[in-house]
Amino acid sequence: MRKPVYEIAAVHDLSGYGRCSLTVAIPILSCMGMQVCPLPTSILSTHTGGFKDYTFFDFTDQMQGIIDHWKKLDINFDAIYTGFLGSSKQIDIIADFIDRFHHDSLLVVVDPVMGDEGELYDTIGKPIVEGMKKLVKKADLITPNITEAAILLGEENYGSLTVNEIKEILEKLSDTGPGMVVVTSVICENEKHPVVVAYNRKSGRYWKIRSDYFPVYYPGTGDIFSSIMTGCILRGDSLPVSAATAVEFISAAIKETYGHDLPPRNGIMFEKVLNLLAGTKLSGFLNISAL
Ligand code: PXL
Repeated sequence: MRKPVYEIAAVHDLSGYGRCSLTVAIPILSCMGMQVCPLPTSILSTHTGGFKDYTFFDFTDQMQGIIDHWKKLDINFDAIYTGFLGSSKQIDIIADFIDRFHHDSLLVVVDPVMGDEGELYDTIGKPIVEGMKKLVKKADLITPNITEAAILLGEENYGSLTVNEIKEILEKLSDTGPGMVVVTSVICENEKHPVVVAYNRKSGRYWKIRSDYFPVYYPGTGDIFSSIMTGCILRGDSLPVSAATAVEFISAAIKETYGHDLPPRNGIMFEKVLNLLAGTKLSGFLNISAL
């Protein structure tokens, strides 16, 4: 029987300030009616994009114990959703976690968080990059931005791309394992602003999703995107509907944020529009059992 609430193991960092990773995945997926079970990879005072002197606590040594306890409890996750990792050692731990909790309908989403705008994030070195190339093989869905797509394929940063070049990149990424690939921040010839592109290997179809453009960079937006993708795919939405939902939501959240004079490193004020993700399915009912 289908569960009343899907259970998602979310393998990301916990950054205290600056909206990203677990502090966006938990509210977003909860709002979509799903239970998020965090497996922290690291604990930071802030994210690493634009804050100086942040603290970083590598959580690797705790992860196996948490997974073993979950296994002992016989928890049956509906999805395992991974993002920012704290060390390359975590790759083997997570790969083994996916194998041990595998079942036919398990959805594995890997957001290969490594960098953006042509640069690696502060804490990401070659061992994590090489490990991430292994981890994506185990995924059903990956959600890199275009910088991460180039890193995964061992290519230089991409500039403006033709539709055929984009299709080739999506297919190459899918050839590494995942049947569904969604790439964000793609510069496509003949498009005024960056687009999101998606590929579903099973149907052989490709999709392009345009979005509103704002000339500012907000860290954590990719984590919001991937969290919504995870929730939508898990509940049975199509790949293009999932990507379009994520794009629309982010656009609404940026509109809320853009007019305020706040540092972009604080991220987008998605809290103001979370209601867009919540289904209102309340209706009155009566308990007539005892009548
Ligand atoms: O949003 C990606 C991300 C996640 N986690 C941490 C980060 C970043 C990007 O800067 O620093 C800790």
